[in-house]
Amino acid sequence: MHVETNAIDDTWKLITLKNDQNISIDILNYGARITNITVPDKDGKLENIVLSYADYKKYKNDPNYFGATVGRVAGRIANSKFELGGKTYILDANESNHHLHGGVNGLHQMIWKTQTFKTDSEVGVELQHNDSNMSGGYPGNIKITVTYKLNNDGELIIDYYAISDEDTILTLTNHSYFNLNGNLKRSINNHLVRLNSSYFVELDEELIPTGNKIKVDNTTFDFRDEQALKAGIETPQKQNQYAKNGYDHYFLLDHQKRNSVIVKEPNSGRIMTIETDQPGVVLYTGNNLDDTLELTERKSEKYLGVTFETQSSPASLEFDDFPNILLNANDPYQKRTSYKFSITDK
Ligand code: FUC
Repeated sequence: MHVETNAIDDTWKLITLKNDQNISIDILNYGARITNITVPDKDGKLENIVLSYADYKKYKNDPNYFGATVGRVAGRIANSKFELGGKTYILDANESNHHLHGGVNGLHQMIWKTQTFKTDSEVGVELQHNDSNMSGGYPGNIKITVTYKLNNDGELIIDYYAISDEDTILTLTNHSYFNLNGNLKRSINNHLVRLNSSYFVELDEELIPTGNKIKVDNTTFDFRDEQALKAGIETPQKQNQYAKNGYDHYFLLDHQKRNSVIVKEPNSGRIMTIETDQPGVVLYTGNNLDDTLELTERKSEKYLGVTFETQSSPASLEFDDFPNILLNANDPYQKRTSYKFSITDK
């Protein structure tokens, strides 16, 4: 196993984690982002399975949040305001009236401090950022640490830790777009996904949760037995059409810990198994990707990547029975999501 750091310029650097099976993961200190995950296919061919910009400078103004650590609150906060402890807080409105993914000064735009490490069983990097009181409109000075670890079981583990000096709201996620075909050969439409979720959250036309939890039974949202992502891409169902023909929805997880999401790509034989202690996951099928972006392997296009944003629900600010995002002063926030990369049996 191996970890190395390479400077991109005076302030940006790239950390590469590599295990004994030649799985390698690149992490950028700008936005604590994943910019490359190279894993073998069923024939041992090593290829990249995440979307990344060909030119690093493009991360500076990235409406797609490629690979980013997203926060302080991932997802949408309706009308860019919330109440806490009897006060109303106003956040940046960066998507019409609404607040999306931490706003204009979100964590995806920060330069994080880095510290690499290597033990007998893993290599990793700890990224640290102190976000000051009222940054983006959020209360509390908050210390945030995101740790990426890679082991010889083909597992990437992301640990999130935070502590605030005031009561605040927080839900962090990683916004990697996966494409298990390898080197972006094809769209994600034929990826098979199994997701342990009986309910998803209904959206309005502005992608704001209505407060209704809908049973997945007999809908394109039923992934309890695996189904291809194209189920929700090629359907006239209103909920998928609101999301620009695809998925951009929060699923409440039935089982919180084991194998929460399994993704398979039949041609390459690649499998990704996600486990999380978060209560839910946003499934987003890259519906907003257009064909103008220069990515590392090719030009972008709609449905070229899929995100699984494990997180709590910002809709809890308005609706009581949603997984909440409150973080009390001096209470540690600790969350883990892991991604295991494997291949189908031959
Ligand atoms: C996802 C979606 C959004 C948005 C963004 C880049 O999380 O919820 O609709 O386009 O990422």
